[in-house]
Formats: sequence, structure tokens, C-alpha cells
Amino acid sequence: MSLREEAAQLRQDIENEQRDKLKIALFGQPGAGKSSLINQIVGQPVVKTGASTDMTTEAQVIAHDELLLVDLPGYGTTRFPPNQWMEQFKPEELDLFLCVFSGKFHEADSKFFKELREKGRICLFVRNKRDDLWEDGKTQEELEAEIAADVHRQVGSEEPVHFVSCRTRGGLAELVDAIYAALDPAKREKYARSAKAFSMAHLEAKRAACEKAVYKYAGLAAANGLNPIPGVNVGVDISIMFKLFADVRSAYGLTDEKVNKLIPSLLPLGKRVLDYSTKEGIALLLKRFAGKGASVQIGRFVPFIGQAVAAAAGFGLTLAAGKSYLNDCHELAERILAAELGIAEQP
Ligand SMILES: Nc1nc2c(ncn2[C@@H]2O[C@H](COP(=O)(O)OP(=O)(O)OP(=O)(O)O)[C@@H](O)[C@H]2O)c(=O)[nH]1
Ligand SMILES: [Mg+2]
Repeated sequence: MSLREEAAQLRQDIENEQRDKLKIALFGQPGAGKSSLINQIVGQPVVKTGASTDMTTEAQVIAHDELLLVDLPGYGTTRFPPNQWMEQFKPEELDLFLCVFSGKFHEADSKFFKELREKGRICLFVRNKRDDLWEDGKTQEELEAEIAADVHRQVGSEEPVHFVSCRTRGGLAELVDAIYAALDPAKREKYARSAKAFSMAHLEAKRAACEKAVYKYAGLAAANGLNPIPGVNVGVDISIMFKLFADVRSAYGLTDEKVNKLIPSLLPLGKRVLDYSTKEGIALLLKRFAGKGASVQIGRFVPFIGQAVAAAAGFGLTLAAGKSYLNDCHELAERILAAELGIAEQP
């Protein structure tokens, strides 16, 4: 294929990838913590939560990078009689369901789950507010076993129950593992890229998923060489690099607000992440790599980008710049997560 054909295919590939979202719906009793869990998954307060009845009154679809999260109102309320659910939402269009409950597991939860199972949909049970579990004379493990047994009795099969707390973030890393296991590999990658990481393992999965995007965008930016880079004899499409950098930054949740609140020791790295996210910053970074005569290591990524794109003038630069930005974002996210998890920094 010619460079032009390969570039067109790469562009189509990127567009398809972006269009095909991972769709997850959360359902459950009013106040179970569905909206709170969405905020945890996204890593930002994107939906309203609260102790009053029916905080969420209409189904809301939250779009975050490659994720679509459907926040459903608590059912059994006048706002949402259970029998209207299946008519309003097409379960077959969703990749995964999370049945969120707190307190006791209700018959309505069980009924909804059974309907989903009949339709062959995947649904995970999430017992939220595990920080609230307490009973005199019983251990946490005993209480969790009792709740799981109650769910098994009501739904008639031994479905795993994932115990989490949105308040302490306990159990969220394990829930993510269960979500991964339930998804097919392409969708898993989308989850890895788009959702907040609660473990170092998730951050590594994020890096691997983002790296693929780096190759594709860098390939397209080089193939589509529009803007001459000062002092270098090649053109690069800076807008494509700009989109790549914004996506990578977003994948790691490095918003302006978050970066501006960093502790002093992380500020220099944070500043680099912000500075290189502008078109001017990207041009500077490309120029820096041009000076170093960036060489290309493509290896296992050739199938994603094509031979002609891989050989395009400028690809060495765009790839080196993309990887460098990915490394900066990864390192910053790793250090932020280490602080969140209470892991001491190496001196
Ligand atoms: N203790 C504790 N409280 C929580 C936890 N998660 C959520 N909450 C609180 O529970 C209340 C209800 O949370 P929401 O996320 O609004 O619940 P919801 O399921 O979306 O509620 P509706 O939209 O009304 O159906 C809020 O006051 C939350 O702050 C948790 O893990 N532990
Ligand atoms: Mg809600």
C-alpha cells in the first residue's frame, strides 16, 4: 500500500476505535452509591451524589474518553418502576452491568439480574459501603460471607460479590480486576485507558494501551506532514500530535486542576506535562528530538501502522515525542498513585 492509502486506513482505524465506546450501566436501589461509583471509576466528580431520595432522577449517560457510563435512577421509586426498565434501555447494546447495592440485597435487584442473565448479559454484583459493615461479635469476613450467601440464595447461583467502599476506595482495585476479566480484550484496553487506576498494575495496563495509541497517532502525524518543524527537514501534523497528547493526559487523569495542586516535589514534572500539552510545546519537543536524530524502534507495532507509514520521514520524531510524553504522564501518575496508596517514595 502507498503511504497515502496507509494513512487513510490509519485515520479510519483511529476514528473507529474512538467511536466504539465501552458501555457500562449501573443499576440498583436508591442511595446504593451508583453515582458515587461512577465518580470513582472516572476519577472526578462528574455526577451528583447525595443522601436524599432519588438523587439521580433520570438516566444520565456520562461520556469519559472511551467510556460511556449509564447512571440509572434508583429503581422501585415512582420515578422508575422496575417493569419500565428493559423497555427504556436496550441491554444488548451495553457491554457490562454493575448491580450496586448497599444494606440488604433486594428482590428487585435479583429480578433485574435474572432478566439480564436471560438476555445473556454480563452483570457483576457490587456491595458498596463496605466501610459501614458492622455487627457485634462478627468479623468483616463473616459479614461479607453472609451477604454473599444471601445473594446466592436469591439469584440461585454462586455469583461473586465484590465488596467495595467509595469512601475509603477499598476493594476498587479488585473490582477493576473483575471488570477486566469480564470484558473482551479490545474493550479491556478501553477500560485500561479511560478509567482511573487504583493499582500500579492498572497503570501498567494503561501504559500498554496508550502506547498503541502513540504509535497510531505518531504514524498519522508523520504521514500527514503539514507543518514544517523549525530547523528540521520534515513536516508533521501538529494537530494530530496535539490530540494524542490530550488523550494521553486524559487517560492518566492529569487535569490542569490536579497538576496545579501537586506537592512541590512533583511540580517540575507536572509543569512539563502541562507545557508540552500545547501546540508550541509539542513543536519544541519535536525540535528537541530532531536535534538528537531520533531513531525508530517499531517492532511489534508495525501491523498497527503499516510499512510505508513506519518508513515516513518524521516518524522517528513523532514517535520519540509521543513516547516521551507518555513516559512523563506515566511517571507523574505513578508518583501520584503511590502517594494515594501511602507507598513511600524512594529517596
Ligand atoms: N459510608 C459510605 N457512604 C457512601 C459510600 N458510597 C456512597 N455513599 C453515600 O451514599 C449516599 C448515596 O450515594 P449516591 O452515589 O448518590 O447513590 P445513588 O445510588 O446514585 O442514589 P440515587 O441516585 O438516589 O439512586 C451519598 O450520601 C454518598 O455519599 C460508601 O462507600 N460508604
Ligand atoms: Mg445516583
